Amino acid sequence: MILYGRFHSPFVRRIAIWLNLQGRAFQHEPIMVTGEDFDRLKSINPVGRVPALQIDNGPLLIETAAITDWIEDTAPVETRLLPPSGTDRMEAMRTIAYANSLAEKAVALVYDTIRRPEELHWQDWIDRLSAQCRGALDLLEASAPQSGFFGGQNPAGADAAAVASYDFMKRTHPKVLTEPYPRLEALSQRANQLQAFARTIPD
Ligand SMILES: N[C@@H](CCC(=O)N[C@@H](CS)C(=O)NCC(=O)O)C(=O)O
Repeated sequence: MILYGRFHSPFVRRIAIWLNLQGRAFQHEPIMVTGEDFDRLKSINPVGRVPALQIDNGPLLIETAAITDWIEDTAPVETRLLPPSGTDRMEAMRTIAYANSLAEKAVALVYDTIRRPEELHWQDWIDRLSAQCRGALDLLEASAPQSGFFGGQNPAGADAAAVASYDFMKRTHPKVLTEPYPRLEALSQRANQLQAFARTIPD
């Protein structure tokens, strides 16, 4: 299978970590969403977005939720990274939703501050996005484990999502992190010592 998109994207990185944690090999195609790569990206995914996952002898999957759903569904039960049902699954999905919200708003903040020409910056919207990022960070911090991982002794899907989103936020918008997030920071440090995470840290 081929994973399209750079690890700079918190969505792409989440997929890569997920596959690594499951010990599944994949080819990585670090295509950009802008510049000269955009036309090529559209020829792969007409929507022009990443992540996209080309399944061997199968279709191209787009959208992180659909991709992780397929990854889980096709993994042997013992390597799955989501609890099968019940409260544990609900909590894992809730954490992933917090992390996803953070990723969406942090990426939007990149477009509104870094990509958009300065004369078109709209401060009210930038403030709103920043507040939404902090809201998602607060939710993630409050639910993060004090030790170990969301998955317990071993990292799970929720850890892939939380660490990819938190690291992206820290790297792209350090000034928006006006408060410390000690649990998330410690979780990120623990996780990034593991090969499954470390191999996906963007340059
Ligand atoms: N809802 C999508 C969001 C993915 C996303 O925002 N990807 C960004 C890169 S981090 C992208 O493709 N941006 C280009 C665009 O949206 O036009 C998902 O969950 O996969």
